[in-house]
Amino acid sequence: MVRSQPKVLTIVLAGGEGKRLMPLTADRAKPAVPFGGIYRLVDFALSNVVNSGYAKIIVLTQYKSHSLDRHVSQAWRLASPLGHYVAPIPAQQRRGKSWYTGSADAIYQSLNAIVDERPDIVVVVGADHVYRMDFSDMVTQHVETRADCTVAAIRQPIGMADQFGVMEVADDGRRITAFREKPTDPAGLPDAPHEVYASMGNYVFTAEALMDAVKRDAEHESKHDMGGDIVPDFVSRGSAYAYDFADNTVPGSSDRDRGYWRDVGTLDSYFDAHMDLTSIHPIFNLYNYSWPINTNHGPYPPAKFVHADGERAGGANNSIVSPGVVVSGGHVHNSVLSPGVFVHSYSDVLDSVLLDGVDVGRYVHLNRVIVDKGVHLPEGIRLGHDHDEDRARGLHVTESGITVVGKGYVFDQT
Ligand code: ADQ
Repeated sequence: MVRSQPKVLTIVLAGGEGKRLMPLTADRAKPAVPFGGIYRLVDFALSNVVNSGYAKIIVLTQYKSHSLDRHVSQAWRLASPLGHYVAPIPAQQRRGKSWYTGSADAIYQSLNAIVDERPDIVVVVGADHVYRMDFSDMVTQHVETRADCTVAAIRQPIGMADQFGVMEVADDGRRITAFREKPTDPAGLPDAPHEVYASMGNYVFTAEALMDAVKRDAEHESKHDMGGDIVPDFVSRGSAYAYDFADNTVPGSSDRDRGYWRDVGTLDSYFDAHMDLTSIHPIFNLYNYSWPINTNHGPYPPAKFVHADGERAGGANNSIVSPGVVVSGGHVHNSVLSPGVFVHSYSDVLDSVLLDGVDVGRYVHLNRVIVDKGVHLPEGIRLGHDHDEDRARGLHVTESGITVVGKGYVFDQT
């Protein structure tokens, strides 16, 4: 029986590889990928959970989790006399010799953390998306409908159905009657044939029901996947409900950013979401202090813009400039600069995303480029102007023409 103020434990699934974000995920998990200058993707899910009032959180990590573990431990130290915590739990091979085979197996292998906490409700969220969401509203609906499983749902174009769990609901608009993971032959919605009702990969479960479901799932051959196996199991039992994200509002949101939910799972979508942030009125408002996005970016000094006598003025416009950045006689336009980036004289940075510590030498010209952490761009390099030249250097160029320089790339200066 769930009390009126249920005891909630949150599990953040943060073990994803993010293959389509390569080379940015070559040595970090997708939830650890930097976003918006100072954040990591996992900060959005964690901020939503904490702002929703839930402060007992475990973060299940697995794939190349070093930088993720470090970030979560540094940015999310919630320890308090009230027993609040954000605890990263790396895969521990508690239940045999294998790593997590899927997201449901990650929960199964961490059952002891649920048993220890004895929650009424378990909120399970992904760590791959940029959005704001008040999970307490979803928990309230879960309790009211007496569901065992509630799935956050959002309308998406039918052409993207093969990237999502897609559900059909009963006439009440809530009880899920069918759920298929990544269908290739989806049916459109009755009132919108070009849309489907997609799972956001965020769930609320009655704790006992979740534990029973992952134990059942562990006993037979399956992909051990939340979307592919666990949710369909609840649907077949008639105890799964949809929560419409369109009904969710957070303090400080506006008509403009309500309903914003962005998967930055490909390099092109990652780039586009950054370009949105640099626009004069971005859809996703980082400046909503009523629902802050927490992070940690180290002890950097303030950003600085300088130029020496005789040089062009150094400056940035329509750009996001993080602490520790120095723009010395270079020009930055429509770009996102992470902490510690240095832009030297006579260089132009246009429509680009530079991650931590990138060093842009003199006379460098960048146009629609993503540069990973710590890369040095030597004097005179031009990137994003001639894609054949970029490919000849061994750099990745995306379908929409974004040049990507991976971590550790060293330019041949001969
Ligand atoms: P996908 O995103 O394709 O679909 P998945 O790759 O399992 O599913 O990732 C979901 C979350 O779990 C991510 O945050 C990821 O980092 C994490 N994760 C993946 N494997 C993990 C593991 N072994 N251990 C710990 N964490 C792991 C899911 C749902 C769909 C839904 C989309 C929404 O399955 O139904 O529509 O999310 O984007």
